[in-house]
Amino acid sequence: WREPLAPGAVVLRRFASGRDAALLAAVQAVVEAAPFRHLVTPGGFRMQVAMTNCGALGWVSDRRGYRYDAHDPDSGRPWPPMPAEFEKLAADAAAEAGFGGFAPDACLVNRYLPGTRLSLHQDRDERDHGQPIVSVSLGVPAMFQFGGTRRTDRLQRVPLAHGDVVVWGGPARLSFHGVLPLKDAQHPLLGASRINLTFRKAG
Ligand code: MD3
Ligand code: FE
Repeated sequence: WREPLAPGAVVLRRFASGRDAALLAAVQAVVEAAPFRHLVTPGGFRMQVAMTNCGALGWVSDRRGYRYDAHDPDSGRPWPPMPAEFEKLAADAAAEAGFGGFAPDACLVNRYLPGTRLSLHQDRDERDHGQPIVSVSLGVPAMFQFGGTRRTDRLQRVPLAHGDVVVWGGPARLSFHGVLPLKDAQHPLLGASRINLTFRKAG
């Protein structure tokens, strides 16, 4: 169930499976306080993935740029707090991958519907790139792709299913990555959708 992907990157297959119901209940509470929305890129494009956040900081994008902000721009309120079960799962997974003491202050919640894709990008808006990122996949499986630290590096494809957790640290932390268009499939807990949680130490 431990699958190394590249130096610094490991998939923990089904690591979150036994905690799925609790995680999804917590997602529901987050979404009630801070609904999913489609952010706009600095270039003016509406993102296909619908997003929200919880934790002290949330990732946002608008015409001015990408950044982390303590407030939800739609409501003006602080982002909902990070649920305890989120924090625990992220810390447990990071420790399993060799990153003890991971304490995320931001969780980006992404929602994919059939056809939704996420184009190739790097995650570089966090202050300390020495801290890993932990991602948790729930619902319909997706084909994830990642390469090296240059956009033109060759890409590997990895299927990510319900309960899979990936930890990205060390030399993999700044690799380019994206998600291919979601297939039209059904998951017993999430219907036609996929939810991905990414935990970061942003500040
Ligand atoms: C590799 N999310 O939120 S998760 C993102 O499935 C993001 O929603 C995708 O890319 C998703 O930024 C992919 C896997 C992932 C997350 C963060 C990474 C891979 C990563 C950061 C650095 C390198
Ligand atoms: Fe990313």
